[in-house]
Amino acid sequence: MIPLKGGFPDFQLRLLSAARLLPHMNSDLPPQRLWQCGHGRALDLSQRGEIMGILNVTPDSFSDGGEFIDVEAALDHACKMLDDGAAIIDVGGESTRPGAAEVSEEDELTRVVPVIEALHRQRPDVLISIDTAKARVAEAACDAGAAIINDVTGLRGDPRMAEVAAATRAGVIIMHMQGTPRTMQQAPHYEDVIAEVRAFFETQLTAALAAGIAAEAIVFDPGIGFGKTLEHNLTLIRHLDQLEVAGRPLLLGVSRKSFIGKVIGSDQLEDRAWPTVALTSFARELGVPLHRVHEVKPNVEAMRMTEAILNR
Ligand code: YH5
Repeated sequence: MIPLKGGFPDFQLRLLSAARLLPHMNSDLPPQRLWQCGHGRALDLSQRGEIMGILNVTPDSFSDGGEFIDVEAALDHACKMLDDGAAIIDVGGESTRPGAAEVSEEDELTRVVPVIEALHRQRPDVLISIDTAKARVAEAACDAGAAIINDVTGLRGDPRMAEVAAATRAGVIIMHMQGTPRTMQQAPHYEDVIAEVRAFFETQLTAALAAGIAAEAIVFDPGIGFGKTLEHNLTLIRHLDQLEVAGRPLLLGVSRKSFIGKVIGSDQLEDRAWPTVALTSFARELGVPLHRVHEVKPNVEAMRMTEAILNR
């Protein structure tokens, strides 16, 4: 056993670098709990997990009445989520809901950059992530203050994304998706959903390292609802403890997703908040430290409560 309690981050990082060279990646090393993000920032997940608050800056969320974004209103919502205990604000200008229309690079930039600039100016300590599949948007977002790239294509969409992630030294969320946002829910199929999601993480880790991204910058996400049936989503959540690859932390996004509506028998979004808390609590118990949610306060409190039990 390697004595890692109390935290020797440099030692842990060196261990992981050495483990990169091993054929069976650090299978007997303790879980890695430091997430390196851009602008020299790092998130310590060894003692507690963190909540990422969702800030959708699309005309149907924070519009000025037309197609432009009301930056002040978006900023107010971000500040409310921070007051409620969010550690990360995830800014997204493209709807990745199943079947949603694609947004042009120009439109996405016009939506997200002013909000990121304003948030970064007002709260420079806050970790901002950019939810985008476009390398140019990620690059501009990092220039404006974002420290994390949240790419729902898991670095497979834009050929320049890995290069941008390496150059900015941003934290990178590699999410699994079967198909594309437009087609993914048509007929999702897996022989073994756990094995296939794990294999995807391993393949993308290798690609990321080859592009010059540090292993310590990576977080994996099984992509709940992205090319998955209700059964696939439930199987992944049931076995979250089997999804760890290279000791990297997991992030989970279940908030308000339609599989919840299927389980509880309601298509009302407001009925999905408490089942979301049940899911984040369950996932925290299985070791997942990062959760992307709409309702920050109840999820922060549920996580602290679960951790009080786990850290006995
Ligand atoms: C995610 O899981 N999800 S966008 C449909 C809904 C509700 C919510 C009403 N970006 C994830 O949140 N990034 C999105 O039905 C994400 N992980 C990461 N890393 C989809 C979304 C949603 C879709």
